Amino acid sequence: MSEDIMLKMGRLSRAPAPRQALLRTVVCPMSQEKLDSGLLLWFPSPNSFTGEDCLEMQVHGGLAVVTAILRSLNSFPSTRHATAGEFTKRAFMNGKLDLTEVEGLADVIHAETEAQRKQAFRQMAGELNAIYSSWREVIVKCTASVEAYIDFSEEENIEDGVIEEVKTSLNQLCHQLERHLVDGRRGQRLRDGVHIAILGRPNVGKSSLINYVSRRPVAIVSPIEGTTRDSIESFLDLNGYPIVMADTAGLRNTTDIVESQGVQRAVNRSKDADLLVVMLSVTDLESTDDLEREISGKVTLLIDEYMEVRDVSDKSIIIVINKVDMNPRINQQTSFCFDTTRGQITISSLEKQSVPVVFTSITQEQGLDAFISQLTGLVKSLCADPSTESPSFTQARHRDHLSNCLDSIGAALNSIDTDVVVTAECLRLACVEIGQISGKISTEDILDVVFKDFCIGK
Ligand SMILES: Nc1nc2c(ncn2[C@@H]2O[C@H](COP(=O)(O)OP(=O)(O)OP(=O)(O)O)[C@@H](O)[C@H]2O)c(=O)[nH]1
Ligand SMILES: [Mg+2]
Repeated sequence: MSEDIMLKMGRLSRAPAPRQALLRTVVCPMSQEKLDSGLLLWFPSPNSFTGEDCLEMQVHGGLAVVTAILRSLNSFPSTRHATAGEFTKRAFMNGKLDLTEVEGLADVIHAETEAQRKQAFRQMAGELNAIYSSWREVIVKCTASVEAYIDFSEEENIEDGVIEEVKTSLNQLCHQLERHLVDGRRGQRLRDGVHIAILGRPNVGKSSLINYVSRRPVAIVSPIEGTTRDSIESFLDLNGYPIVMADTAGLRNTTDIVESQGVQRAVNRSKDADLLVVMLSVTDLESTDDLEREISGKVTLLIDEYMEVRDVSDKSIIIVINKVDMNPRINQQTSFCFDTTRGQITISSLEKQSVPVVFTSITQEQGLDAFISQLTGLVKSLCADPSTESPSFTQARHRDHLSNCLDSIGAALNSIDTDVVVTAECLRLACVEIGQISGKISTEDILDVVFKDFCIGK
């Protein structure tokens, strides 16, 4: 069909050389009226994005030109507008892309930061697919061995040690899957943004901080305690890494209904965050003799008062002591780290962490470079490094299939010494799960989820 369109609208007697730009006058096939002058690119099957015959017309983008060309295209009986993502869906159906590459392509289109673009590009280029395909092959091989063992073991013409080999392969695969699952949260964070919550008592400068980092006044700043009531989000590019920073209501006990809802929202937001910026003001520090102990005590108290230990157990924390301009003695301080292994911060779940402390004056623009550099370090450590690390999964969909696959392999290993028929069934399930990630095994539901974010024309 596209060849016919090309010949008629480009007034050609035969198809031009594939994949070479050809300057032609584009005409209406009915009236022969000249519509525009533009480039025709002919991609005969299978060497096109979709794998089907494809014609690309590069014409002037004005509304009248495009409308005239679309009207002419409509005069061919079997043409219609593509639906959103239809080109990519056809590419997938024709085996040009697997689902992880499709998702990578969507992420490349939507990438907002440099690190996101790198990660998406690697996924689009098939790196994740390569890993899952190799794992799937291991499962398929093990399934075949187990089935052969079931069919032939009684005749004893099967090699010794088959089951031992299967066990070794499956144990290795479990180990790889477990590691990949642990790392995977980092890939997801890079795709979706690291969630950061700023929390602290009223008036310490939380809104001032989000405004500084965002470089625009996203939140109202005022000397009145309890100015911020709602959580206010700002999506930002922090040195190439995506962050979603939330300013929150100051934590205090209050009888004001609206403010207490704000406090509850601040707590919820903090529970959901990957990273907490705990902010204090020097005006809240009573003595400067044992500053470290006082800061540690205040932070511990604040978190203990509003959250459970388990709420902070998986979070990174950075402490900001603001308004140092109001106490010249503290002003001399430079940043340091609490080593929680030495019990300087007594939140038991932070045992293995080092918590950086930075001193700032937002109004005087002091210490803010140190804050940004500490924050960037933590954000980077929470994300996958798309330049060096092996690719992480990027979607909850991947995680679900991977953990189901891991469960099935675990069940296969548990049954292998007692009932190999069960083992074979578990391995078949594991294979289905991992096959669903790449779309080797797909359902309309999965396809709908994957293609829903595409735009028309891709
Ligand atoms: N001296 C001094 N004042 C500051 C500094 N940072 C912020 N402020 C002032 O402190 C007051 C409170 O700042 P906000 O940013 O609104 O504080 P907040 O923590 O968001 O307060 P709530 O929304 O009430 O919880 C404002 O008047 C700011 O101008 C600083 O580094 N030094
Ligand atoms: Mg505020």
